[in-house]
Amino acid sequence: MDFGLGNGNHRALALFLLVVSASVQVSIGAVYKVGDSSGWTTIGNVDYKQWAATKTFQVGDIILFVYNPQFHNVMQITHAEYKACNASSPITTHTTGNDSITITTHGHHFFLCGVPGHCQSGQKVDINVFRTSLAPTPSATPSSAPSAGTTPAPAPNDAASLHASYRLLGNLGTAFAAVVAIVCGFI
Ligand SMILES: [Cu+2]
Repeated sequence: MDFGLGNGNHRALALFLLVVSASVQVSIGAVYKVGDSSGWTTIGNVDYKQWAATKTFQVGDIILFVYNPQFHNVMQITHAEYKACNASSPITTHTTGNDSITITTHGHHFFLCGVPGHCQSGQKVDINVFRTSLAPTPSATPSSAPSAGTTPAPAPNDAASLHASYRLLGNLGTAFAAVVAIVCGFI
């Protein structure tokens, strides 16, 4: 079948769609490695609060805890337990050393290391998933009310809306991939 374009154009189009589709795919369900290259540790006094503050978590994102399971673990706990570093009755416990936790709800998700002393020395993290809509929201004022007991929202909605838009585009990612397959098939 001939689209009325030269082969060169076909290839350029295919390449373009491939790149677009690939970049869109990446932004669906982002994976966040806690502590980035440091991982989940007590070494180096990683500031997990600061780490989390630089991220815009969304429902569907994956939180990845990477650590040596001989020395650490991951427990999801309540806000009160988070504040008190109380690891006596965790909601869930993860011990593989490579734990990926998919965020399925909005709001706060509190985690700590249950090894004695580790939470006290800072091995705890609060993953706060903001309630964002797919519709672009004006970013004039940080007016979205934080839920009770939370610190104020760090940044207004610019990043969040951008992220949301990507997500919307993400739904088109599969269509792009299909088009790429079709176009490539005809070259
Ligand atoms: Cu630990």
